[in-house]
Amino acid sequence: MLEGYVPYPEQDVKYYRAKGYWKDITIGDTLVQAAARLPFREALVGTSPVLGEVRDTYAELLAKVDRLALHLLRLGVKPGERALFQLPNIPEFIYLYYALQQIGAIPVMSQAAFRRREMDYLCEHTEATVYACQDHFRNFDYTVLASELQTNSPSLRIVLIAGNHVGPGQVSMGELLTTPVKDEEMQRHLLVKMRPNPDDVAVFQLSGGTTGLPKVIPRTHNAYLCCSEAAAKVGCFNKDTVFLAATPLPHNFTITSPGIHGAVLYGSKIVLPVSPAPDKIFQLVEQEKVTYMPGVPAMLISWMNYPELSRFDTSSLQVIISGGSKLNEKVAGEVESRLGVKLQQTLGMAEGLNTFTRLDDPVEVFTRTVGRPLLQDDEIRIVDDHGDDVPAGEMGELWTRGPYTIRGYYRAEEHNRRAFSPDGFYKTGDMVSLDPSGNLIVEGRKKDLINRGGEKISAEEIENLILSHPKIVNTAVVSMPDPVLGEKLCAYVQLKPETKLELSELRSFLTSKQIAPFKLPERMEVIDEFPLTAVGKISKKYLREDIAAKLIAETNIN
Ligand code: J2J
Repeated sequence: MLEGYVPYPEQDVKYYRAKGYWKDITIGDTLVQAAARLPFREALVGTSPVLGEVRDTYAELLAKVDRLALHLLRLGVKPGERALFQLPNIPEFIYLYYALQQIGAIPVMSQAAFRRREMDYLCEHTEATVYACQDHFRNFDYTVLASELQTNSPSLRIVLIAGNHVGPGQVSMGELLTTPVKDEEMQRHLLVKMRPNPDDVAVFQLSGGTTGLPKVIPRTHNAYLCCSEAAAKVGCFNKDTVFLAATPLPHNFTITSPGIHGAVLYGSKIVLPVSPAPDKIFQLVEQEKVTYMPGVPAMLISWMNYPELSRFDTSSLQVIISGGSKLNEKVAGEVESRLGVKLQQTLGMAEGLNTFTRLDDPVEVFTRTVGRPLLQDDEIRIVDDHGDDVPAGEMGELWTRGPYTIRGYYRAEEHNRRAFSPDGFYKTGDMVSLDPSGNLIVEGRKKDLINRGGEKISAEEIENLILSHPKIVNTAVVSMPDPVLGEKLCAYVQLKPETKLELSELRSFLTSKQIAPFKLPERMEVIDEFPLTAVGKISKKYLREDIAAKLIAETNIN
């Protein structure tokens, strides 16, 4: 067992197996099984920076995955080792994800938007031996970041580059994928021996993190597939499903709700878009006859308002599933008429629990609520500040425990004592209420983070960085409402006497700290004195109300 992993209690393990939630198959097994059942079925369509347009059948996909897995072994990657990902939605992501599964190594689902600060931390915390990125993406040169990580991280031995700009000491993924391993066919059989234990950690997901940098979430094969399988059932996946991965691949939403895992379980076709821009999405929907796709509310809004939608034949599209942040009820009500699809909503979290609306729910359920847990044995509690259940229908914090929700973050003993109850419930930090229909409504949030279009930003992380600015005495970072992204980040700052500061200066300062660009404040408010709560803490509630009121006033003036 991986040191730093918090296992499920013995009796729960027995119960989850007996109930059939845990099937003792690995994520790698699901691909092997799909390739055996449906070798000629189209599996993966996408654009690779080196291979160009990719269209793999399940047999071809598995062959590439196996080849890559054998190369990784040749390069010295061992079971249980960690591989940091900074790959966008390109076929190489899928190849590497499943190749690591074949040999029992653990992908770490970091985002392409992360920069040096986040990656240094993740490298150190997970002791990653492998780092994989695309050479360039969205005007950022990852090969430079890769070299810096290589120099600074003692654990890092192998850098894999998807793209043509491969530096010294780095390995081209394109070359690995196109160069057969010696005696490849025979060697592939050896991979069977490398099959991990289904109770092993398969993937490290990352939490949005309410306290500083992201927490690492260990998902085992059994628990992770349990979620994917249940989600695929509730999403009514079948052999004809065509899944378009419109959200970023490393997100838990895209992997498991029902996501890539769900598609592979059913032998469905996976389509990878180069971007979530409406023209790219609808072109692929038409061309590949997409039936099911995820989107965060900000994406749904951009798709619904795309003026050229009628240029495309989107009649194949049956379901769009919305998750990641709150979907406005009015927007939800228009999805069906504007896009001609069924709306499904999910409240999910990389720590585990997924609620889903069901496809046969009445309109008021799938527009107003995020549905109910996937499984009967997803236990949920809605509690007050003392951890006592609130009366029926009232708002409280959502706590959860179940067959696919973790029992602790990786190597985070102290934080775990706060984030989990002694009896193993994960305290989600989400404020919810239970609708009389038995479905959950997300009312707000207790945790101190900003949810920017589904990307989570820890207020504390940004505040600590802002506090290191020489002109700043104190700061509080809060969310401000935004019609598309839901929330954006606003920094309130108190300056040293007789100093001045512009937002652009603050942003450059934070950029120099090498953080992901989506975490930069989009507004700064200078304040003389911070409003305090009764217990003397900065009142973020007051600040949120203040900025919301200012925004309304400004809109009225303009
Ligand atoms: C309001 N808040 C939501 C929703 C998530 C499926 C879908 C999303 C995620 C995800 C995921 C929300 N309405 N519909 O992992 O499997 C906020 C909550 C939650 C946090 C988790 C999945 N859906 N949220 O977003 O780990 O605050 O997972 O606790 O990134 O996002 O964020 P994350």
